[in-house]
Amino acid sequence: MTLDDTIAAIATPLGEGGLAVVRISGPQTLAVADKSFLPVGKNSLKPSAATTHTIHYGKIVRPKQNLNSLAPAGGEGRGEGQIVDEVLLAVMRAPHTFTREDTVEITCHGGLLPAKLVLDTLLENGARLAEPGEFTRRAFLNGRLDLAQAEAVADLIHSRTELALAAANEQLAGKLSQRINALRDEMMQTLAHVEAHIDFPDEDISPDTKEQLLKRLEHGIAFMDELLRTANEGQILRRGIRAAIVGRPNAGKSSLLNQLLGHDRAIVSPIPGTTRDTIEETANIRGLPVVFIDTAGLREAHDEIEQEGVRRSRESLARAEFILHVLDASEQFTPADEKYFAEFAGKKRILVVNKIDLPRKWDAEELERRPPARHETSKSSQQAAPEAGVPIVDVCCLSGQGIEALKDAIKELVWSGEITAGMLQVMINSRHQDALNRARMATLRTLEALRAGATLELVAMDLRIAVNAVGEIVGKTTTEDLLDSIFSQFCIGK
Ligand SMILES: Nc1nc2c(ncn2[C@@H]2O[C@H](COP(=O)(O)OP(=O)(O)O)[C@@H](O)[C@H]2O)c(=O)[nH]1
Ligand SMILES: [Mg+2]
Repeated sequence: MTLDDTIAAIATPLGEGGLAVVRISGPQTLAVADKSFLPVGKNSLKPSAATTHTIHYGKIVRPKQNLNSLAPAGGEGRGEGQIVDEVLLAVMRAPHTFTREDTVEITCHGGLLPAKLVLDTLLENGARLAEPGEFTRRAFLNGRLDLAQAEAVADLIHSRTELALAAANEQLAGKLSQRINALRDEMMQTLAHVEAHIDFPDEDISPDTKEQLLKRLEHGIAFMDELLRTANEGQILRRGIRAAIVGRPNAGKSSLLNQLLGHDRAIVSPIPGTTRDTIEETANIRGLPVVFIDTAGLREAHDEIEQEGVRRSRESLARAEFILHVLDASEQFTPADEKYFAEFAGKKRILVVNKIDLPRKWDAEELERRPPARHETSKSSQQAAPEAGVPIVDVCCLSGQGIEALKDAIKELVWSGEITAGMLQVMINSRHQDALNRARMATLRTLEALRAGATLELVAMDLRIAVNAVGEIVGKTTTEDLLDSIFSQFCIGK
């Protein structure tokens, strides 16, 4: 990884579209663009002659020597080579660019081939194909973004609801970084204080000063705890939360999935066992991305295809964070229902009572009165009624009645309390969580050592570990491995 070379990549998704964008960044950007671009019209300039943040119309022309197989015999046009595409070229000079390097963005015709040929031309003229996330990595290395902000770029691209997008935008704006930097500064001050006393061993830390240092460390831990509490919600916004829809055949699982998605995705039919494969789709539930999984039955397997369906259902089920258990109000409970009750007692779940448009065979009280079920894996039967505290929502999947209430219940189940604008400002991810946990442990050790009157070297050592861990979040302390693992999750061209 070096910043000396010039990188290029297609920045738009591969596939057919109206337009595609190819970008170049690095010290040779303007030279590479000069070789590849033929300005057309009196307002267009060669990239190296253009002022920053201007757009130029022209053609991408591929060098002649690469055209041996393509050029018609004797017909060399104006002698420049093959015209690849008609484009708009934007020149953005360092340092006011995303990467803080000279950058050129070429907007060409959409479709795989025009963008690929434009890219090939740039590569033939001295650029190197960018690695995934390399533009953003350069933005980080050149100080345009810190690491938490760089991660927010990926979050932004991947966000599936407006709420997730809002959180990513706050992080990109540096809201999390500001707090992390403030925390780190405070810890550095404490560290400097401790180290000063190591250098002058004759001077003991006065009781007053020690008290102050302890207070600061405690304050730091309280602050880390506050951030750590956002990890769960942060995870939900970034990765979504998985919910498996279970219930006996014909209860209305596929109908429920379609209602929650707002469009027909799964095949609904009165023939039990219609859904043979697991279907996964993301829906926006009160701003939260929820991945719903319509399980093909969990037990009934008459042939090989159904066996495979059951295996996949089991697999998705194991990864689900909560369960929607669908019951048919128009039919008595069957042994199959009982098995589901037993299997999911103790799991985070909602009981969805479907088909309330039909005459009811049982009411909600019956659910609450049910005898304690035995969880399949638990040794003794549980004392409390299994359905106590489990939300029960009545719905009709034909008309959509009750679906909004179900969405509220889902939001309640996975996200405690209101979603406030303030919360969105700091939504840590799992990497931040890991770093904060390490910082917290080290700070606790520092606190104990200081309280117990341990040698100041020992105190300083743990505090330094804590400072470094906090620094990892914004990238003040990093390793190549850490950067590789973060930026490899980006797409090429970002
Ligand atoms: N009357 C009534 N029928 C429903 C309702 N929900 C689903 N059904 C019907 O029940 C049958 C089974 O539905 P489906 O969603 O395929 O169930 P699955 O096997 O659990 O996926 C279909 O004929 C649906 O039209 C409902 O709320 N009311
Ligand atoms: Mg189905």
